[in-house]
Amino acid sequence: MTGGIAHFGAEAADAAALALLRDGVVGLQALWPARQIDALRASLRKAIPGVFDLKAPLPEDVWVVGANRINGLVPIAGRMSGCMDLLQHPALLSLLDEVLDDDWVYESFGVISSFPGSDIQKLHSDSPHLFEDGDLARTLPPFALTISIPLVDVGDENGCTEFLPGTQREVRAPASAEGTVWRSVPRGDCMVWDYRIRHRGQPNNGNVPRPMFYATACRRFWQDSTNFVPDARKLVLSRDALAMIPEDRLKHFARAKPMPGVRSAVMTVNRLVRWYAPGFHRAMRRLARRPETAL
Ligand SMILES: O=C(O)CCC(=O)C(=O)O
Repeated sequence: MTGGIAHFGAEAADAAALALLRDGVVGLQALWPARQIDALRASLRKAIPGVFDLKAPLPEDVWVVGANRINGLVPIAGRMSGCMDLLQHPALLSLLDEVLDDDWVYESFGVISSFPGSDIQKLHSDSPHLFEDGDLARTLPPFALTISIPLVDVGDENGCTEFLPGTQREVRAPASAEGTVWRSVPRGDCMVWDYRIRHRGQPNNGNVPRPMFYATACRRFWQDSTNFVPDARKLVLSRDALAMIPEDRLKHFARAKPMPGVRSAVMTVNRLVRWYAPGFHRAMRRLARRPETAL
């Protein structure tokens, strides 16, 4: 059913938080002007063409999340630095403070692109419950949220994300997808959902790709080991992007990894030599330590 998801303007983050806790999903309306989203889409097309064309270079760390649907990392750097405006919208931050209790962190930032011909996804949650106990599942608050920010207007033709409200409190998978709800999401809106809620992406029956940024925000004790291998690069920020964050909000970006640079390249080579050629590594260290001989 379209229209079955509560949605709120930027001034109503508190009401949005209550709806999210109740239903497991909520929409936030008109947070960014459509032209800002268009500019980010144009930048993304240049930075990672594979988000728009499966034959072009794909995002880094890409994985397939259904037929013709991919998910990949988007480093927030250079022409993509504007993504910081998305992650720092005051209404979004208030909602996250309210639902995850101030001390939360961003865990990942990337893009999901659904290409024409993509199938409907299987009903799934983004992570299993923390405990298999049904009573606990009914009472525990969310530990992680997905934020999705479409880069094109999303509707019935190119495929909405549909949800089974309330299933964030159920350990058992529902017997069927009957009763799912969804909503058209224009550019500038975002959707926020509890990691535990059952949901699925609809098929893209249009003729252009449907990219959407996603971010994960979570409580500090948790990390996403369902969708990422240990040590994966999930959230990458350049120094310039980090400099855009006010001091009191830096804590939310504590897990960001830096863009690879000369320093990290040297450290990687150093580590490889130490592991695979320890004798050579020791000799090089001795050489580096040897006092200079007078000429
Ligand atoms: O493409 C969508 O609408 C949702 C994607 C999704 O839920 C996923 O890949 O886990």
